[in-house]
Amino acid sequence: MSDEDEIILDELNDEELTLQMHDDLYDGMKDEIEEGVHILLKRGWEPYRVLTEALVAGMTIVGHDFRDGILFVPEVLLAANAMKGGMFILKPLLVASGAPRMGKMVIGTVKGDIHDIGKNLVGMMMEGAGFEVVDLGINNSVDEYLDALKKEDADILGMSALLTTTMPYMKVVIDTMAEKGIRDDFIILVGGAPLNEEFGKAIGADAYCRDAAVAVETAKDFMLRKHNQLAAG
Ligand code: B1M
Repeated sequence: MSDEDEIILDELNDEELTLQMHDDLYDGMKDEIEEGVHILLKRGWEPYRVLTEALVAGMTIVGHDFRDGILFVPEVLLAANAMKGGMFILKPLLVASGAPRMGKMVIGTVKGDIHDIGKNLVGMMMEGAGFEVVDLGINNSVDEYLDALKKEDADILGMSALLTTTMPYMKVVIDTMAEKGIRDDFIILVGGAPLNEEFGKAIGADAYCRDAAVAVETAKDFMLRKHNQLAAG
């Protein structure tokens, strides 16, 4: 492309810019994604709107083409890297809501699984809603989850899985907690693209969360019930 053809992001209207950001995410263009995020924020967009309409919607397109064999792992890694660049700018804005402390959550992606974008998003949104979040990262074994729950004196365990081959590991974690007699000491929330409500119930989780916003609402709801139970008891 010649200099004359170069797209000036700031000259695009909101709709054009959002579509351009979907393209830039698809092409793994981190600098452009970061610039686009700054422009939308400067135009008065709420951070959550930038996240969902510009970044998550763009990643959904990447996901479809990955599924259909049009994109491959290296391209998707670049897209993920660009997405993380945008999320890094949004994180302090999503977190700085000054919400009162709601409870503590340990969250991590399960063993064998390295997908972390959705899990990171959930962590950010939970922090924004006033939860303290301890992020264990990816590829977590039962012991890693259990050690962290104990060490952190957490209220909630959040597990993420993006692969049909790794999601059964969530049951291994919950069964181990049941064997050790600590299952009911924690609220267990699970999420990730291949899961559904039925799966959440079948493995004995307290709830399946479709997305980060649902995770926040569900966590708040369970914490309220926990406080009410404590007050009643
Ligand atoms: Co992967 N991958 N990937 N991948 N990847 C998927 C998941 C896949 C669906 C793509 C496809 O074929 N359409 C497919 C899984 C198929 C299946 O199992 N049914 C797949 C595959 C096959 C693979 C590999 C096996 C590919 C290979 O090597 N041949 C490999 C596996 C590696 C491993 O983990 N062992 C692999 C690798 C990768 C990359 C490394 C290239 C990269 C990950 C980079 C990273 O995360 N740092 C990657 C990506 C980016 C994807 C897609 C394209 C996008 C995932 C994503 O970030 N979505 C994905 C396609 C898709 O999901 N449609 C795909 C955006 C994110 C915001 O959404 O993660 O769903 P999501 O999170 C949401 C909700 O699910 C929920 O809230 C989030 C925010 O709203 N949520 C929770 C998630 N976790 C939660 C936890 C909670 C609550 C809610 O706890 C309380």
